Amino acid sequence: MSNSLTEYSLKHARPSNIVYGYGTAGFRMKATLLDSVVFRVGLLAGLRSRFLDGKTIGIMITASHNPPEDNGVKLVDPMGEMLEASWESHATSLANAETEADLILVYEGLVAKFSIDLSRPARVVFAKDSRESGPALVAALVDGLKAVNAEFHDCGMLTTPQLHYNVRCLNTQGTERSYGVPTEAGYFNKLTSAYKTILSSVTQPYSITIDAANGIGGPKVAELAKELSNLLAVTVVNNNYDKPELLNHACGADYVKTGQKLPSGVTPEPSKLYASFDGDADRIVFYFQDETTKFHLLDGDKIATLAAMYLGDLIKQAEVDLNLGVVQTAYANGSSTDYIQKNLNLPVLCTPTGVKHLHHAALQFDIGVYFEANGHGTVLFGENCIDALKAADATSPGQLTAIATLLAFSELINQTVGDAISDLLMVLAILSLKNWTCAEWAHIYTDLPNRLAKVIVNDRRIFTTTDAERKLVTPEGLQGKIDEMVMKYSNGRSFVRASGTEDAVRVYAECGTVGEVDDLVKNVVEIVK
Ligand code: 16G
Ligand code: ZN
Repeated sequence: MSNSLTEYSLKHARPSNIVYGYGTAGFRMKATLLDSVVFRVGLLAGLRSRFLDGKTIGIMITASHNPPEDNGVKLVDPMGEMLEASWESHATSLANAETEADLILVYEGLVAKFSIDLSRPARVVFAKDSRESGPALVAALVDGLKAVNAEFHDCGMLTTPQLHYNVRCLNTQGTERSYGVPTEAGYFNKLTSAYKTILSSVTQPYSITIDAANGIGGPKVAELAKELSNLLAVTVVNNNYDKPELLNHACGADYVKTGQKLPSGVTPEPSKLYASFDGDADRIVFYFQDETTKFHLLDGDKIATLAAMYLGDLIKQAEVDLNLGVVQTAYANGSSTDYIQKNLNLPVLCTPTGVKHLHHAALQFDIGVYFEANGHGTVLFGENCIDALKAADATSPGQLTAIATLLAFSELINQTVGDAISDLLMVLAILSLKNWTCAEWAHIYTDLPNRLAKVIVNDRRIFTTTDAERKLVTPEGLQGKIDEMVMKYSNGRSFVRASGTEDAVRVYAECGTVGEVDDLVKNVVEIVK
């Protein structure tokens, strides 16, 4: 084993002078630096699968909304969730082992630590997004998997959520909680069947234009929409996924959310709904321009609020005792949190940034809606919730429909991770059922004006936080200064945190008025510098 591991590893030498870290989104950086990392992720996936009795582990090669020259890799655990946090440091240790001998030491250390029986089978599936560097990184990954004798299956080009879906399907096949057929056709079929069930009484197709960020979500959503032509009229723009140099360029969910502006390639018709995916289609934001050409963004907070409102109503009509809650991060607009708590009377939890934190917190509700403001999120239906809905005895047609609709939403909404395609269908289903225009959705509440700034500092690691990143612990004294500043503004709020993906510190601020928020963010940036 060690011999062949060494031989394979020599083909994927680790560059010197780089320290790798498995962060909130796995490893992510310039693609040219990732060959050895991806190879070693293959080793870890083999260990993880053997440790979990041969369950299938997923690996996704993507750098999401980052520029074309970047890439990344992350692991997916058996139920389609992110890699368990305690294993992230093992990924980091393997990636950083200097020599082949060091690598074997770390690898064998893990074998011993977890008493892993290397004669057992290991199973891995993987996919990549549309980046140019994808195929070469896949080749490195395959070498890693061969080096540790893992069985593997290459799913080709998929969106990140499709890969998560496949992993869960493979690990639940043949059980009573089977998640679906582990193929692309199975994925499309699950979503389209649920959509048709939910909209069985709707006859008008909903029309929407999607900016696919020139990524892999474009061809996938176009393919799915063919199945739904009676209910959905989709136009895809920025759909040059075969020109990887255009990926995320002046378009996509991150561009629209960060700049609060239209992507290139979109000439908006007044009051018509648009959406943008990110490069691997696990994020979505919506928007429209009104008759006065004012731009309205419908971000993750608006999606969460819409979903919570609608599902809350369905629970009441279903007359099943289920609790519903919403999970957000500090970036959630204060107006959304207020609305969910005060108008919808629902609990809101706040967690640190990063999907794994929100996902974990959402599991404590029967139905947990979680979204980051940037458009990454989903709605989780707990096993108890599904069982209760299936067991409920409906005594009226209204109740029967509500129960069936809730169950169909649990099929429509990706239960493993935020999914732009599935979230798109969820939103359009709700808007269709409520017969709402995009303006009606936008006016549920009005966002407080907000700003996000980036500050380059000498060492971002000195910025540590507590209270779900809403308060700085260190550098000492800084939080007090920020609090004093915030008090000067109406409805002011501001927080500072170190980025998990970039060498920078982020400053968020919101206030009652645009003039105030521009002032506040500038002042907090000065405090941080
Ligand atoms: C990662 C996270 C994303 C989060 C972002 C924050 C996942 C899969 N992705 O991309 O959810 O919003 O980091 O970035 O968890 P930041 O730490 O640089 O602000
Ligand atoms: Zn993404």
